[in-house]
Amino acid sequence: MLTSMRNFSIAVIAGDGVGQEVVPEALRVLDRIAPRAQAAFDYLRFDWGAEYYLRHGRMMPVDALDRLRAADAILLGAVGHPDIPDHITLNGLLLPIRRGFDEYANVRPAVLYPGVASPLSGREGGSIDMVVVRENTEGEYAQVGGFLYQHQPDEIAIQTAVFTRRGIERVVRHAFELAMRRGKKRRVTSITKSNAQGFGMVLWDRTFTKVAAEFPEIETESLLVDAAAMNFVRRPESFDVVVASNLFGDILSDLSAILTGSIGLAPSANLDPSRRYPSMFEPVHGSAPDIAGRGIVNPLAAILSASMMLDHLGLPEAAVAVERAVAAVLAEGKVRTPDLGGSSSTREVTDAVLAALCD
Ligand code: GGG
Repeated sequence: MLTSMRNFSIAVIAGDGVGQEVVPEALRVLDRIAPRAQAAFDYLRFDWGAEYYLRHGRMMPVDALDRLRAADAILLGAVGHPDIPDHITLNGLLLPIRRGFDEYANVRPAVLYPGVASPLSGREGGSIDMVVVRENTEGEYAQVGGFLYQHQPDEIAIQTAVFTRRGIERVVRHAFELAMRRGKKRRVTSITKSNAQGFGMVLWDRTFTKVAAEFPEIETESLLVDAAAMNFVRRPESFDVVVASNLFGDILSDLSAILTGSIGLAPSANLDPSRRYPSMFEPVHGSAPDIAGRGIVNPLAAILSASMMLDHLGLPEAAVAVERAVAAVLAEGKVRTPDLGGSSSTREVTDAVLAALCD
C-alpha cells in the first residue's frame, strides 16, 4: 500500500544545561526514524532559556506562544541555571507554555526496563510499569498569590492552590481513558491530602468518584500523598495509572523515576488532548548544572520523550520502534551513562540506540 509522506513542524527549545546536550540526541533519533515512518520533521529552533534571560531579562520573548502556536509539537530540553532563581526560570518558560497551551495532562511513564537495577531489592525488569498523570495547569502551581510588606521583617507571602471542577474532571478522565488504552492492570489511583486540605482536595476526591463511575471496568484506589509515597516504595508493582495534583504529581513522578533506575530514563508529555494547541515533550529531569557540558548526561529520557511525541503525532509504530531500541540497549547493558553505573558518553548511548533501530 502506498502512503504519502507526512510533514511535521517541531518547535525545539533545548533550553539550559544538559538540555543543550540531550535534545540534539533526540533529534538524531527522530531523523533516523523519519524515513521509516514516512515522515519529515522540520525543526524550528528557539534559543530561549537562561542565556536568553541574561541577555534580554526574560526567558523567552513576549510573543513566544504566538511563535510556537503553529508547530505540531514542542520538544523541550531543560530549564534552570545556577545564577538565576529557579522560580524565574520555571515561571518564565515552562509553566507559561503549559498553561498558555492548556497542556493540562502531564503524562509521566515509569518503567523498570529489563537490565536496569531498581534501588529496591528483588524487582525484576517489567515489574514496575506505571504512569503518573499530573494535573498541569492549575492546583498548587497556579501562581495565585503575592507578597505583602515584601522584604520587610513582617513580610507575608500568600500562595493559593486553585482547584476547579472542570480542571480536575478533565485530568481524571484522561487518567481513566489512559488506563483503558493501556489495558494492563486497569487501575487508577488518585492521590490527595484531603484530610488536611479540606476544600480543593475534597473537591478532587468527589470529582474522582464521579468520573470513576463512568469507567466500571477500572479498579480505583484513593490514597493520601504520604501513604502513596510509602506505597510507591513498598509495592510499586501494584500501580498502573496514578492521577495527582500538580505538586503531588511532580514529586511522586520523581520518586517513580528513581524507582525505575534513574531520572535519566524518565520521559514526559505535556498534553493538550483537545489538540487545539501544540503539546510539549520533555525529559522529567532538569538542567543538571553539576554534569552539564561533560558529555555524560543520559539522553534516553529525551529520546523516550521524542518517542511519546511520535505517538502523539500519529506515528505509533515509529514510537514503539524507538522505545524498543532503547529497551534493547538497556537490556544489553554494555553502553550506559554514569547515572546507570556505566562510563559511556551521551553520544555513545544514542549511537547504540541508532544501531538498535537498524536491527
Ligand atoms: N525538563 C524540563 C525541566 O527542566 N524540568 C525541571 C523542573 O524544574 N520541572 C518542574 C516541573 O516539571 O514542574
